[in-house]
Amino acid sequence: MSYRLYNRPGSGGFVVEAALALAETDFELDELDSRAGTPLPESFRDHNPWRQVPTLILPDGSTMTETAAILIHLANCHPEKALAPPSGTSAHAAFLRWTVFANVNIYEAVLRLPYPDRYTTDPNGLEAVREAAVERMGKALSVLEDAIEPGPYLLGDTMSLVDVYVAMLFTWYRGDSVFPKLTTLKAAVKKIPIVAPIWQRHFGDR
Ligand SMILES: N[C@@H](CCC(=O)N[C@@H](CS)C(=O)NCC(=O)O)C(=O)O
Repeated sequence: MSYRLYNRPGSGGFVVEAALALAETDFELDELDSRAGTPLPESFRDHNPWRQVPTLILPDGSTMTETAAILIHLANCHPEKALAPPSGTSAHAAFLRWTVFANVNIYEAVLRLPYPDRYTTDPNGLEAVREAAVERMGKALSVLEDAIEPGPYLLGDTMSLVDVYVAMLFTWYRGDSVFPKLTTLKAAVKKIPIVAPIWQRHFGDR
């Protein structure tokens, strides 16, 4: 059995799909007929009780969710593809650090834009939740911008899955702050030959 990835176009499963493609492993894609920014069908709870994508079924039939965990697992399963630095090194520690940082601070803030009602009980406070989310994302992105030192990637001169992840999250940023290093990183990710068509399918020219 191969991997099976549940996602919907334009959603966070992009980075898992890109990781599976970079790992050059077999996988099936199950693209749900559901619009980005809307809750997934109730029936999806059978696959993921938290009703979110990406949801990845591993070759042994077990289920994995949470993008950071999935990326770390895939990098561990395919060490020959160098999707992350070798385990136990400081570079791997940085990979873990920024992957989890992006997950808990940026991906979490992204969710407040389509689903502000989950973050306040005040029906008049929805716009304020969205505004705070954009501001929070900007602050987290500026931490990543400063961490790209010397760059061009988060871990220096070698690209890893965390760059693909951050490029996706950065493309969802709607604020005014300018991040030149993240812009360069995103342009580089979009050009990876294996990633380019997947990016195009999910995000077009964004
Ligand atoms: N913590 C989850 C977040 C996943 C997530 O927010 N997925 C969005 C799509 S990009 C989703 O399924 N939204 C539907 C919902 O939350 O109801 C992860 O890291 O994978």
